[in-house]
Amino acid sequence: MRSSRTLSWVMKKKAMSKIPSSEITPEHIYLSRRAFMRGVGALAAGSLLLGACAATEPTTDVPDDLQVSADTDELGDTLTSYAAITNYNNYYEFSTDKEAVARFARDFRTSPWEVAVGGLVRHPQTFDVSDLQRRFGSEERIYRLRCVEGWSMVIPWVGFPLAALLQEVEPEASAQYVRMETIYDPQQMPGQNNQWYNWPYIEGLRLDEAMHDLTLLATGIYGKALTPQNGAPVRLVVPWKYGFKSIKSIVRIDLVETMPTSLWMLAAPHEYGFYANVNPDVPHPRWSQSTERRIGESGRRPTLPFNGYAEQVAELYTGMDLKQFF
Ligand SMILES: Nc1nc2c(c(=O)[nH]1)N[C@H]1C(S)=C(S)[C@@H](COP(=O)(O)O)O[C@H]1N2
Ligand SMILES: [Mo]
Repeated sequence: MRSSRTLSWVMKKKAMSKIPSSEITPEHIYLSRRAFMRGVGALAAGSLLLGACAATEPTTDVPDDLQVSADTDELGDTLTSYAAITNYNNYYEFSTDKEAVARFARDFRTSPWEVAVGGLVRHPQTFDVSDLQRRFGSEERIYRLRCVEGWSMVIPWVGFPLAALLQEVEPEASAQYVRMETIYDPQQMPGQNNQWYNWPYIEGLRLDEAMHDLTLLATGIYGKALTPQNGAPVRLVVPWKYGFKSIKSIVRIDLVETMPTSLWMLAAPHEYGFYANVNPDVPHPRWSQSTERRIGESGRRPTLPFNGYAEQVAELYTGMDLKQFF
């Protein structure tokens, strides 16, 4: 179920001109062959196998070794700048101020780091994060990220399908859902002292959603290691769901029988349901979801069903009332 591998590497100079040099300098843009999903048409990403990972040194400066295969996603939407992706973040463990998260997260320790995978599996295992790339490979995926608040970005992630890791531990027949947990460390994460929320951050997926090839465990952005503010060292990315499903800084993954209760379901069940599929026809109780503000652009643009991934994922929800299961 993996995407096709890169067949050739071609330096594409003319692609550089579309991204302002003020945002990405110097521009190392590599073009790889477009990957195609198993028979369902073009996927966002050129599938890019990256070599040695960049150093994990956290920085809010624009690094000089950004690598990306293309300057747009498969819809032709321009990539969001590295500067915006790393300085406008939702990460309540550090701050509720999106522009302050990078500063609060700067010294967060992301190494050593282990991810324990267990529950209803045949082979429970604890993975050292530094081992993940060797075990499961690494590819680029350019995905749109749509926050439930009504803004969006286009982000070139580096990672591997969650399915690869799940296949390794072999879910038992009784496993129906995947439950994921962020690190709990209030000493490093001042927001975890906020009693309003039930820490640690928990998220979940139905097993078939978790096994879908679009569902990614990300360890990098723009060919570099993830920054702390983006969920280093490893975070989930589920591009057809609102951003809050894409849980950061994961330390536990459990296969379970019943639907996990997420931090957001506990905080406001009528506003943030378990499914959280991007749906322009289901308004949030306090605002419309029919349009969004793309960071770096002016004005608003229409929000697409399943964030533009309906062709790949709508079949997961056949027979479900998507207004009821929000
Ligand atoms: N642990 C944790 N994960 C989280 C969040 C959070 O507050 N804590 N915020 C979510 C929300 S609301 C969004 S929109 C995305 C933002 O990811 P980004 O900062 O990499 O763009 O992370 C999600 N994952
Ligand atoms: Mo979000």
